[in-house]
Amino acid sequence: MNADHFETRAIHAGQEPDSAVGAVVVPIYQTSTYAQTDVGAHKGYDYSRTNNPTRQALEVCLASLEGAANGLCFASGMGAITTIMLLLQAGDHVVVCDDVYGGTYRLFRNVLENYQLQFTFVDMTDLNATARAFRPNTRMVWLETPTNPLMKVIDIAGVAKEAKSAKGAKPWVVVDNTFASPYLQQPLALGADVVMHSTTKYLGGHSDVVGGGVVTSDPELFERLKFLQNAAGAVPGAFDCWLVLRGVKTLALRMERHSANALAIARFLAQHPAIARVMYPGLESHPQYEIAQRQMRAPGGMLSFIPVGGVDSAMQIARATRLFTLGESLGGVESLIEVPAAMTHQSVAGSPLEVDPALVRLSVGIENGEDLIADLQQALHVR
Ligand code: P1T
Repeated sequence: MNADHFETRAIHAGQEPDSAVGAVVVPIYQTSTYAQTDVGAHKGYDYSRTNNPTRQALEVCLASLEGAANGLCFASGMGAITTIMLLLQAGDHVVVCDDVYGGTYRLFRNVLENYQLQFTFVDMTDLNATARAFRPNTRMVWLETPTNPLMKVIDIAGVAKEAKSAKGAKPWVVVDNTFASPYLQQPLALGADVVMHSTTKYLGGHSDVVGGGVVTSDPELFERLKFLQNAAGAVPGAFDCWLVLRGVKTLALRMERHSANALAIARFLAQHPAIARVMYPGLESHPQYEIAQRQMRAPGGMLSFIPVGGVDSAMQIARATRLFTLGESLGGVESLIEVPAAMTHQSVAGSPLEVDPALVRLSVGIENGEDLIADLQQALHVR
């Protein structure tokens, strides 16, 4: 199946017609357990925490889309992250990019540091600074790109090269590919060891499911992660997997439209007198524009901006949009607006990762682009 193009794999990988009745769409195997023909004799499924046919279809599809050998699905993006972190042992050190989803920061700082894991946050757009952060006990490099919510673009191949040339044990490079989706960016091909997703976002694509995914082509890492998936048990239900599978079929079409709409909005905001700064990898003014052009198929549907009027204007704009719904999350067909410092990134308040309270984040949907710009235009004029 991997020989086919992305759009074809999104619809067919792991999704052959059902052998029992010929169902074209993967059925929802809503079962916790499976009849055994003899003690310990079964058809590869004994208990749905360990394996489930609907989940497996999604795992195969996700792996295919990321160009990976294997995939695993989880009950949420955070469930996926937690399971990846269980690869580590007390005393291990992790180098993390200095702009991540607030929940990721909260897990690392407020939970996993209690288990003697060490975290260093570094600006990974600076490869020298990244290399300097490595210690003899560094076992993992964790990065998002584009980052949430500052839209920094990190050179995945550059970071992977630094990790591979680290002295001693080579740290695993893990990329949270949620903002880009596998359609726009393929971290394994750039040297990453593990890719994770909040499938809640672009993969699901319709704001109707919470889920997570992990892929890798390293057989040893896969075996350990598969063991941990079952041992820790943060698995998704069959219906949730089915929803993500349905979403994935249109991922390529959606990402093209998300990107086209976001680019038009970024250009509109960049020339608007009420806007001080726009952060979008598709603008030539973006500090890592060249890397984004090289590393991503298109710049994606996420963008952030800071209004001239500061935090008061940010709040006014977030309250005034009509098509952009005020809410957390991202990656759905409908446009969302939020103020990260007060919403998704509250947990970084008071830390070096603190987000400007005037920053506004948009998840640009696939509505008509002109309608979205008109909505922002009217919101920017509300006083
Ligand atoms: O929400 P969940 O499915 O558990 O995924 C967590 C997560 C992981 N990684 C990134 C880059 C994310 O953006 C998220 C979730 N983010 C939001 C809910 C948000 O609004 O930013």
